[in-house]
Amino acid sequence: MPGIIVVGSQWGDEGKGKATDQMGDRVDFVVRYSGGNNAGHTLVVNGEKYAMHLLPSGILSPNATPVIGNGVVIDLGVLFHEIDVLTSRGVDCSNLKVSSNAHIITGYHTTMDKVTERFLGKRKIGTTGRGIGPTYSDKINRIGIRVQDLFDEAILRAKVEAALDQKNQILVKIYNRRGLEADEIVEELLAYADRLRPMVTDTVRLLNDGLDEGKIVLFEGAQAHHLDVDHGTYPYVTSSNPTAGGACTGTGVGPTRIDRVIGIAKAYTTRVGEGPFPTELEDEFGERLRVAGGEFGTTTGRPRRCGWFDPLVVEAAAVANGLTDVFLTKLDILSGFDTIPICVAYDVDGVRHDKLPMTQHDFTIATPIYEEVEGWHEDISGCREFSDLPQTAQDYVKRLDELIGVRISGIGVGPGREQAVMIH
Ligand code: 2SA
Ligand code: GDP
Ligand code: MG
Repeated sequence: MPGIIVVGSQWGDEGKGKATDQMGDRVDFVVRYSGGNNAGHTLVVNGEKYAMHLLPSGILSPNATPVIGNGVVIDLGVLFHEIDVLTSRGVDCSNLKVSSNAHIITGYHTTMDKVTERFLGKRKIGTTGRGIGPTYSDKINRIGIRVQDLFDEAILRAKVEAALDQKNQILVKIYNRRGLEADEIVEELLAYADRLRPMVTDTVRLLNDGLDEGKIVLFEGAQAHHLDVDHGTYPYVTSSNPTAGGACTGTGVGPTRIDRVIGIAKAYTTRVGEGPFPTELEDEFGERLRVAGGEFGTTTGRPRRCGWFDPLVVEAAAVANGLTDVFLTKLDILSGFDTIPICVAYDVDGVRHDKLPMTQHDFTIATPIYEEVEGWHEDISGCREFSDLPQTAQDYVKRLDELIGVRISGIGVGPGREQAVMIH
């Protein structure tokens, strides 16, 4: 019966991969429902580090079936590279299931992504350059290539030619670039078809049948609430719905089957790419968080922007995702600060806002109003019970709990699978 969604409640990189992996041995399916290989989920298992981009983190749990749902966009070169690397490290990837309706990222999508960003200059979004936006835009424009198209060469060719008619006009006339050849793209895609075929499954039926049989399905979010194309800081967002609703459309599992939505929140805030970020620290504290937290993009290696915890950001995510509980990660990184500021409201043009303002303009000019709490200096990475944490760390967590308005049910105290404190 239970469907559990793991969703990012800030701007991504909260530790969704680790949280998913931690639940891996208690679930039957782990399914990715949105995004593509723009995601970077880092896991540390028995001291070994793994970086997942397209594969669900559940691939490391032998009893969970990993699934790529229809809402995901797939770069096949990346998919097979990831499978090959994991296989060479002894991870069994043979049980991977892929939706026939998932869309394919082609060479022209990555080219369009990079060229568009370059063209935008100062107005760029700061994308990962993985072709995500152009692939989703083709999907919505009804000219996308789907997994199932790879198994009918005539359809594939017709679709690639139609898409390129449009792309080449833009590339040649607007960006003054060389047009792309349909033949090359078709051949490249067809070369993957045989290897892909056995993985392709009616994932909608697979997951719903599983739920009927009492199996547990974990929906692994990528990116986060504030990067959602509908709910995020538009236009500085990704082009999909990483929010909990996206788990339903991105897999074909109805909302009545979801029992729990766990919001993952970092004990401070980070963001990579452009866009507003009220509690950002452009000083030595920001640098300290970046270095201590290893805040560099898992996919692109870009330094992540860092700032203090912003409960207004997480509270907004709690509301729109129907969070049942929050898992607070990286509390260990905050050890060593004498005091820790927590943003309790914004000042927007002299007006106090206790909740996220409605408009992007107000959010962009919002300045945080902080309260300061006492920090702690102990290394907490070995704590396993809430009562093991220093009193000031316990107070910090309780204060965040109050401000977010959702119960914090677990705390991350290190990157390892076992480094967590569960609160009962
Ligand atoms: P895109 O490539 O079109 O999805 O970019 C649009 C915006 O979404 C942001 N985005 C991300 N933000 C945080 N983490 C992401 N994954 C990687 C990671 C990022 C990396 O785990 O570190 O390695 O740089 C991710 N993916 C997309 C992106 O920065 C844009 O703001
Ligand atoms: P995701 O995209 O949400 O899965 O997050 P990323 O993997 O991009 O970034 C989170 C980083 O923090 C990874 O390097 C994790 O190994 C690491 N991490 C996750 N939880 C914790 C934690 O509680 N403490 C520490 N120190 N690191 C953590
Ligand atoms: Mg990440």
